[in-house]
Amino acid sequence: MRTTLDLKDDRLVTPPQKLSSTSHLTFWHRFQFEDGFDGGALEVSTDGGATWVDVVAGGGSFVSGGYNGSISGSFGSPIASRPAWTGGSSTAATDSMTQVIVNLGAFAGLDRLVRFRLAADRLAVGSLPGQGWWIDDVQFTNTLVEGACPSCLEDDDSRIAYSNGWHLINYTSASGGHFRYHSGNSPQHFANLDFTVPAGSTGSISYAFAKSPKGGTADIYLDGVFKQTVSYAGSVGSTQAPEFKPEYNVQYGNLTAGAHKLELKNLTGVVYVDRFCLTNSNSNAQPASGPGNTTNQPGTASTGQTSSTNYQMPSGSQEISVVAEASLNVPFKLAVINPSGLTLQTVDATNGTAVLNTSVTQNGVYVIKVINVSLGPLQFTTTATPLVKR
Ligand SMILES: [Ca+2]
Ligand SMILES: [Ca+2]
Repeated sequence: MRTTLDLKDDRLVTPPQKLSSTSHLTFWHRFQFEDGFDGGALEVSTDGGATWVDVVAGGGSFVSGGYNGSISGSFGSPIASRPAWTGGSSTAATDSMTQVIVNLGAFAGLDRLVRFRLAADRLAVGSLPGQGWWIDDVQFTNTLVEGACPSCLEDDDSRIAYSNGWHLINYTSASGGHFRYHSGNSPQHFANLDFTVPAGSTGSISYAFAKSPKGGTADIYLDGVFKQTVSYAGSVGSTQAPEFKPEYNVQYGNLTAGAHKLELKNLTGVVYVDRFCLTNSNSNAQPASGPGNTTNQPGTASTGQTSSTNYQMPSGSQEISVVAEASLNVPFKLAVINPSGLTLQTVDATNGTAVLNTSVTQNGVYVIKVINVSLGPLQFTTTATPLVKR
């Protein structure tokens, strides 16, 4: 790019890049600019070119070959008062180039643009033109492999391993039109995904979820190592109509070739799974059991009354999870009776929700009872999902 004696603001923009948290930009350059008045800077856009930020101001850092000066604020340069490459040797046109290495990890994400911005200030008495800016061999490293699109596993994918207690809800805001949720504090319950990064690749996995007012927490483990606690607590929606947002998503990258496992453990309150997405990785997992069909129905019980519904236990059921959630935070009880008339469990509601998980040893018709022990009518939704052999 050539400099001029007059005002100039030239940009050389890279193609969109899929940057990872360890991506670097390297290039070679030489330059001669009017020292302190004209210069070059590196800028990044994370919104498709609508807005740009200086690479350092935006969180990037030079590993080597960083800016060597700054531009005067006095002569109207488009990059006035900013750090930049400026000055340089009068023999720049024939000098050897120097390498610049920039850590772009702060800009990790898809469709990142980087531009070389050459700015010359306006003509003034004594201005010198400089010679220009030579840039060569521009490379981005550790990008998410070009052309690799994530393959997503919806919450009902049979490759995801679920414990008992995961219910499927159809909901238009969810990816694929549905999500799963788990209710209640269950240190033994989980959702896992086993996946593999092929030789020669660096993989990543993301997990998308939802939030609602009864949202709790889950601990995320990757390859047996605790990564973070995700909170599902939100301020809007309800357990079965939660809020979905693009940022309700966690991602782990830089996964080396081989087998990996993502785990949701130590579940409390309501926990959501919308989907998992794999980049440069795949899953052939075949869990031996998983959630069967979810039944979901509203019910009412007046003061002191019991509402009973029959439930045909699907064949192959190993466990069953039943959730009764009332529209108000009032006391009630939930019980499940087996086909022999034996009460398997009775639980009290807390915070308007009663959760009952029990093993299944008998086929046939079970009875789900909601017992209203509050001082007013009770409106509730009963949700039941078995864990079945696959
Ligand atoms: Ca100038
Ligand atoms: Ca989904």
